[in-house]
Amino acid sequence: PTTLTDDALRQHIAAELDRARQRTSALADAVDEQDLVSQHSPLMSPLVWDYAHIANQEEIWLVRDVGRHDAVRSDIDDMYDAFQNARADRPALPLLSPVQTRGYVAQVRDKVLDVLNSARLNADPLTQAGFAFGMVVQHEQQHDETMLATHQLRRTGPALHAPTPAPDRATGLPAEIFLPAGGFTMGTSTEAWALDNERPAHEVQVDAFFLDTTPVTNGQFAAFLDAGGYDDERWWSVGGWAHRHRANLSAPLFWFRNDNGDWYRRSFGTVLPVAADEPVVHVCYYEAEAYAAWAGRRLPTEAEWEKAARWDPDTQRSRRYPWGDADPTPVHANLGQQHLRPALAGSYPAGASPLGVHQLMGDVWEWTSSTLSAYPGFRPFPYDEYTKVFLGSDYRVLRGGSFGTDRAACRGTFRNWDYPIRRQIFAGFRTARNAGRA
Ligand code: AVJ
Ligand code: FE
Repeated sequence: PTTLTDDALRQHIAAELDRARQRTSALADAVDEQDLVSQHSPLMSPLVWDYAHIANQEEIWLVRDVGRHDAVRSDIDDMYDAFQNARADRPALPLLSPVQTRGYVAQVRDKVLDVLNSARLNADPLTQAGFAFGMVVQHEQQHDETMLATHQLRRTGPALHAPTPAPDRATGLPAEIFLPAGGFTMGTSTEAWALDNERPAHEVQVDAFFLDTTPVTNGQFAAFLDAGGYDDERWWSVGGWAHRHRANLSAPLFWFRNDNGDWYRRSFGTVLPVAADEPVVHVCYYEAEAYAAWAGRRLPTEAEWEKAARWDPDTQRSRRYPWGDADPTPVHANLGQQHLRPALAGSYPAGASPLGVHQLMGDVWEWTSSTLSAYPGFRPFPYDEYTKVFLGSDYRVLRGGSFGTDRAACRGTFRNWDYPIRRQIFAGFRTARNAGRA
């Protein structure tokens, strides 16, 4: 968006705001009012909380901070402040009803479109290339993925529908790809809507390593399970083993066996056979780590993942995506909730990296071994609560986005994070190994 004219930038922002809202409305309208206000899991908010929180943040950032207009409703800020209310406590709040929420959401959006028409863009860092609007678009899309995870936790029948992915698929791929030693540019100083934690661009040295060509599949993960991997302490870290017992882990979340011993998984109110060639999803970091140890491998670091996704061996430069600088389309990756499951391993050859690593973007978020840290030169922007307050905790970084991640909230530099025990998110992984000295 940096190169757009002012008019084109406003149109782009309006389209992105609208695209996010279409998705939010669809997620909310798919269920009845009772379903919207009830809590489907203590890990999640009632859907109606996310819905109003999206509008409340939009109001704070765009109506009040950019537009300098009066508050639409300042009396509800505390209720929709994520830091003041743990998810488990949100159903007990005197939340806006679904009808009130829809009214509030629409009222805020009307004002935001006024602000968009009259605001000076590129006037200051907050409006540079429409940054605050881009941040709000990404915030809504991120909460839409959270709402999608809530949908997956519902036990009350199917509400969402989407076709099974059927993209182009490469066969006969090598199991792993060699990444040569050397520096690469990690992070960005030029991506207009990149969030604070992706900045600034900086040089990172990476030793030679091998990386799985595709995410680890259900079939591969089931081999670990069948080999007794969940009961063998050797494969687990100390924290992982303790958690495996505390939470009584024995298979990915949502998996169950039928009477014949075949694996099935609950998926958005339906039941699917566990497809051997599909990337595994709904595993926590500790399960990913244990699988990798069992396979004689390890999880990639965040820097290794980003080098694989962005480094172009021909030009030695970092690009925006594995396939180049162009925005994602449906031939590149399974993004944007076009499907409700990952695509088979080897899919989207048009989205592979120059060295042949497939499905880095979309399908499943990929656990890395890295904790969330600040890049050298990191500056919290525009508020400490997006990233800064999360630094130095036990979060692990996830990369690449899932089938439920919108393209606006996903790119080669994008960093997601969560606790290593979390598995209601659409997370899988791929493994790596050291290449040693040539
Ligand atoms: C960066 C995805 C971990 O969903 O908790 C949403 C994004 N920040 N509202 C989250 C976010 C504030 C955040 N993650
Ligand atoms: Fe939020």
